[in-house]
Amino acid sequence: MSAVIRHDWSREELLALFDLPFPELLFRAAGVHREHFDPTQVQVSTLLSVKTGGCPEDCAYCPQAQRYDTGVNAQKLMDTDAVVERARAAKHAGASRFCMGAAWRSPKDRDIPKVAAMIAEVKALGLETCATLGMLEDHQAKALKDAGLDYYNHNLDTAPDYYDSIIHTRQYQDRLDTLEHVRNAGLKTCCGGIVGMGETREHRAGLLLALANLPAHPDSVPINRLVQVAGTPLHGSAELDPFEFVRMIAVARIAMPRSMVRLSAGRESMSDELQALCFAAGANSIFYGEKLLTTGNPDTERDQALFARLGIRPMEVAVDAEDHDHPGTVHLDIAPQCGCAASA
Ligand code: SAM
Ligand code: DTB
Ligand code: SF4
Repeated sequence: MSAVIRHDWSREELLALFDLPFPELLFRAAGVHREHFDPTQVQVSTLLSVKTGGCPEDCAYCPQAQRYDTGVNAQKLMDTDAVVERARAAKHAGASRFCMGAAWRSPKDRDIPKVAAMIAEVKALGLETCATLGMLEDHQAKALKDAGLDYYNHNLDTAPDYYDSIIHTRQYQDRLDTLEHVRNAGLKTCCGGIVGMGETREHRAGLLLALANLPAHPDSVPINRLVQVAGTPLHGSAELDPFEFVRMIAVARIAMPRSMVRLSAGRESMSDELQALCFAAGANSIFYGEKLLTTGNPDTERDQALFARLGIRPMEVAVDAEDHDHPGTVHLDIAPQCGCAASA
């Protein structure tokens, strides 16, 4: 199958892919994957919540929404030094990208210089930088780009026709507008969604359709499996069939051949076998480190063992390092990559 980059998918075409016999879908997705990537390499990102909880939004999946009683303690924006320390540890542990998340509806203009300082210092360590701070205006996106930001994460989360079942405090169009501001600023986009929120296969195809028909395919496409947190409205949702999750990864790979498809939240409760199927279906990025934002992720030892068992290597990423003790082209073997003697 030739992997033409298309922006004119129809929902019927994507549904027809979902409906393929499982071995046929996997074979097609694996073929597309090989046309653009080395299937033995997986990109490794680490997440840090730099501003936790207390969010005014009502996203039905989210433990950080103030209105739900989830036990998350709200914390104000972290100091830059503390963030940099965590970024250094992530680099030692083998990550090539460091993603800073804030539980904001949107940042205030007065927050931007503080986040910009974090970005500049993390970048200077020789890491790729990513931020997810909520809705952004044009000038805010440009300021973050000027500070050295590489990627901005802003998810569509679900299909346009399921969105109203999940979020009421902002519209789908608001998300599309933020993505436009992010692209205009010359930032790379990280944009995906969540499955396992009670949506149908048609909705899952609708999410992938919205992503694949954006003016530019997102550079990274995180596919999150809902992490069910007590106190959120979606706690107690029916579990998604694991094979349906693999299908989601496979159709994302076929529809967006050059994007990094991230096997994102939800890995902690996935078996090694399910994760292996996701990699075979074209997933080529993960979050690495024992925590996502507020919920758990697999232990680093488990991920190291999984990569070793599968013969998968972390992807090497060239970054513009200004820190000469920590070279920019990272040698990733899920071991300290910085070449210095400090331990993880
Ligand atoms: N507040 C900002 C926003 O909403 O864009 C940035 C942080 S927000 C936590 C980033 C993304 O995390 C959400 O868009 C959602 O896709 C994902 N997320 C949040 N809670 C989740 C959960 N319980 N399970 C899976 N993904 C989740
Ligand atoms: C994304 O799509 N998934 C990440 C990242 N972007 C910011 C967040 C997952 C959050 C899972 C719930 C939590 O840990 O709070
Ligand atoms: Fe707030 Fe983001 Fe959570 Fe929605 S997903 S409640 S905007 S932190």
